[in-house]
Amino acid sequence: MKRLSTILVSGIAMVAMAQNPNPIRVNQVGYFPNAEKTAVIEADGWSKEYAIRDFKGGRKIWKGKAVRIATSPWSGKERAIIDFSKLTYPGTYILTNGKYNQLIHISDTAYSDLAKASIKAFYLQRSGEVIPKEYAGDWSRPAGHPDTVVYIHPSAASASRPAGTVISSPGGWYDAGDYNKYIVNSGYSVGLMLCAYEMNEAYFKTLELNIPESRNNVPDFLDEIMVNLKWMQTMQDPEDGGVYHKLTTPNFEGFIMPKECKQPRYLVQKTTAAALDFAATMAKASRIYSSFDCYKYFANEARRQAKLAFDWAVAHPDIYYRQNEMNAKFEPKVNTGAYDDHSVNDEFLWAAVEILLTEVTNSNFDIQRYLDVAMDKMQDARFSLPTWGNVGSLAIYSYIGAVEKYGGMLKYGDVYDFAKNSIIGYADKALEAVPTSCYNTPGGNSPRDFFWGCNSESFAGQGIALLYAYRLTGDKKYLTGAIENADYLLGRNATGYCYVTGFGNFSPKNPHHRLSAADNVADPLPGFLVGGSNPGQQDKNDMKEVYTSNQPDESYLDAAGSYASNEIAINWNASLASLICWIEAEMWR
Ligand code: 9MR
Repeated sequence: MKRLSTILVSGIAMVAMAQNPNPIRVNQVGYFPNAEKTAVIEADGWSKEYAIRDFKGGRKIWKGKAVRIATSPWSGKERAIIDFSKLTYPGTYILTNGKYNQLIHISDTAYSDLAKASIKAFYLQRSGEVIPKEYAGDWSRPAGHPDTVVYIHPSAASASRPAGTVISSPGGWYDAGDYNKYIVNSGYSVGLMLCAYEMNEAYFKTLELNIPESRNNVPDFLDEIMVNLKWMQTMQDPEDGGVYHKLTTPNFEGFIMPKECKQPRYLVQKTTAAALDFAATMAKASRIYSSFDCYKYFANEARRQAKLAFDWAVAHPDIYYRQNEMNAKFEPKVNTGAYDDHSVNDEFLWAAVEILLTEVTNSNFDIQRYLDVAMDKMQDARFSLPTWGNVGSLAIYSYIGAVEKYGGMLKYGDVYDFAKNSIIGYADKALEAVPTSCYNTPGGNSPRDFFWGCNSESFAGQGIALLYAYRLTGDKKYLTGAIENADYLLGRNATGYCYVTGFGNFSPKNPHHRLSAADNVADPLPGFLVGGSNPGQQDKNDMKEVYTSNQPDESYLDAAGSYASNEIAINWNASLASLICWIEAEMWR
């Protein structure tokens, strides 16, 4: 294998890979028998004709020529695209190009293991719990971060909770490669996954994840999400309804295991964005969990807490998180993730819509108040892919999901048509790029598609939007587009990485993930989507390894130091899980 950058850290050779040496780029996880199947071959001695052989017998099963040659608009690299969709018989095959071979899997259950692992990853991110072998195999670990003693940071001080007050705020998921817990990203991650749930309830009810709650009568997917919801509930100040932005150490921990972490943890500043993301998430969760007896109490509490947080936000509409300004005023200084969103119209919209949808059957409820907020804040009504800081489209998703579930009574004529058309319009535009795309994908055809976390926020996120378009129209081209973006994430891309740890034959081994790096297990925790190619390279001065490319689609490094291209995060796995599970649900329908 080509060693792209080798450095020595305390006598240990560290190799950071940036590219798969095999020029044959395929979805390494698998293709569905009746779906489109394409492979892309980097210009490294193309064959005139490509052959696919049976893995066991070596018998030639398919042969064909490239259907087109695509040129990268950035690097000028040429790529041959081959289409073997006609091969529909399930099995394991070998695609050959000159001296290179690549395995191909075709199966009705192509995504099954990945779908489960993408959710099980959240179990592995649980904070404050022992993670035993029974559920985690090699990745078991003792508990750390009990978070039963967390201090009110001076930025969050109030009359009833002055600075230094001790609060208990245990549980939930670690946000990402770091060990902190952030409300904005938690709310977004939970919200997005519950949107996918509302569209695919029957499918999610079948998923068995082998988690401690597996034996209750609730889908494991909802049990896992409940872990984070319960933590979120502790982040509201019961006195005034405000919600703390994050629970964090002053500085990021080193690359050590949770039980070794000793830094004090703080609840930091209440913000408008945190209150609204919290309100939206709690309202949505209340609606969904209320149908399970064991979560009835939760559902009532969540509903009450949602409205309290919303009221706080209405009374404090512009309290933004500005870490530098905060650090100029208060000690200790806080240098961890900011999730600093300074425009909250979209958060108001999302929260108002979730509360509305949850309360719509409640005759004692002042619907008009929330409708007014929703109408007022719906300023830029065009659909755009949701992200942690751009949650307006979650309002659209939730609305469509609620109509799907509760039926026509929610179909307020114009509003429904607008929501529907805005997604379909977006999806049509996305598909226009495929015929000339280098990787035969709707995503990744503009440099704007590559940034910190783009694997999730651009590729998986776009796939999810396409799935909504598919559900709204029944037109298969949208489903195909979603699968094409999944193909990209799973290996048919410029670096040839299957970007999910533990999956495919060439995947990240060194994610920026403290749990993976410090656990003395060679392989990283499985089922995590890494951030992806990011020409921003915000980490390049902080790491010893060196990027080997600054092309939009190749600016990736499988190095533990690369937090801007190789971190993992709950919001990114939320997109991965939503996309993969939903595609699988469609395939099984
Ligand atoms: O995902 C976040 C990305 O959109 C931002 O550009 C980036 C810089 O602010 O932060 C990312 O979120 C990180 C968070 O701040 C702390 N935990 C790790 C997250 C993933 O890198």
